[in-house]
Amino acid sequence: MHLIDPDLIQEHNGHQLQHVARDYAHLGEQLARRGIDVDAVRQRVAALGVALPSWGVGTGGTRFARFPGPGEPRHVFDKLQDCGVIQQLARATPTVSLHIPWDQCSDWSALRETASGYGLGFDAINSNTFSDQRGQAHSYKFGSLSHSDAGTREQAVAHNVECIRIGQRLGSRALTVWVGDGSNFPGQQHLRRAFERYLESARQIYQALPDGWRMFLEHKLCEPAFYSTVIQDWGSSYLAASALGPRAQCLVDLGHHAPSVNIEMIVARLIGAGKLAGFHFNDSKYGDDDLDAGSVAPYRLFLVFNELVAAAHEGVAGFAPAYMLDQSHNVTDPIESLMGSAAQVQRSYAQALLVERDLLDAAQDANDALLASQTLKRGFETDVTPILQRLRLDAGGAIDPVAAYRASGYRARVARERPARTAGGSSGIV
Ligand code: RM4
Ligand code: MN
Ligand code: MN
Repeated sequence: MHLIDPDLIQEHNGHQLQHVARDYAHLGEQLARRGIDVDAVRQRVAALGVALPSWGVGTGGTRFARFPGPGEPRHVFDKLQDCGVIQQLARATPTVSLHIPWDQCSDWSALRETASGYGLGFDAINSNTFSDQRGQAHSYKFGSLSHSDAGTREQAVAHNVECIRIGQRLGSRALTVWVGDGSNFPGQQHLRRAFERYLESARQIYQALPDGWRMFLEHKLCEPAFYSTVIQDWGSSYLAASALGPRAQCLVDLGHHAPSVNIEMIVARLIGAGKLAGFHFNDSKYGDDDLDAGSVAPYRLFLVFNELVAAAHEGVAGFAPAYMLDQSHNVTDPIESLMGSAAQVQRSYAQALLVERDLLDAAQDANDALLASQTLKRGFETDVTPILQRLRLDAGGAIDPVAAYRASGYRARVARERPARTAGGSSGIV
């Protein structure tokens, strides 16, 4: 089912076909000089899929306010439709990651069918025990899986099990658990006991995992708890995942670290330990800013992909990370931002694929720091745009997705169908 008229895409592409062909051929020539086959790189990038966050297609907000945009999705079906547009134009996002109970639905099979009509499947399903839902018996104000009260913990466990059941109906294969549990004051919480309680609850969720499922533990430095967070860093996440068992792994959200933390090194450690679940890609300057991937620090994203490509190149056993976006949009059209982020993820991957691994290994072994860093950077400094354009073109997408999207008038069209949301209030997005 086409959400954007294919003729419009074709017409839009028609203007640029020749340029893309020439640019691609030229890049192919340059890469051949380095012994790299441009078509092989393109095929590998084409095989990379990154999941869209269902919560990302609405306008987010800051802690202070939310400024809705026109045509915001009213419900999960609208969200899927917007995701379908992103996939149709940018061809990099074949799956969606749902967030329960933000995504409500009375007929999950119908949702699955609608998704497949847009060419979409479902990636990891996310639970939410960081905000209270209407009518729930116990409040998460002081935590969920690690709460001091057993009834609250039970409720949080039951919610996660329910998410697994929903995910099963959608074809998901993983549950992502991020909790806002922690404390705001020194002394508020017994730090060790809170972690023990978390583990005890997480164990019950782990036991409910169906065959073939994984449990992704997502750490976060702070927020909404500002003094201590129960799963604060990759160390706590790793301890928890190890205690739970082989199907529990650590998810790295790029925005969940202190500003100067070396994220690629964390990635390398987790790969080495067989505990890398996957990613929530986004970018940030100060904290969990949820900015578009690569918008602030594209080199950092490249360095993360360098670790991933190296692991695949070296055949690390069991290496199968899940790639997802997790971002929030305050000043852009979410569809445009998500298409941009997906392309940025592809770009970083392509650049990392260009790193000449043998030369890098040799320079590292010889302790030639300068040559090693130059070899690594050569990948990053290569403009791989023609590869990305070609693979979108080959897959029936748009050479320039944002331009095609703007020309399609999709946002204005849905703005007529979807009533405007009222501004104000805080976002609830953290
Ligand atoms: C959190 C975390 C989770 C996401 C929520 C919306 O900070 O990143 O992954 O589900 O935000
Ligand atoms: Mn996240
Ligand atoms: Mn976050």
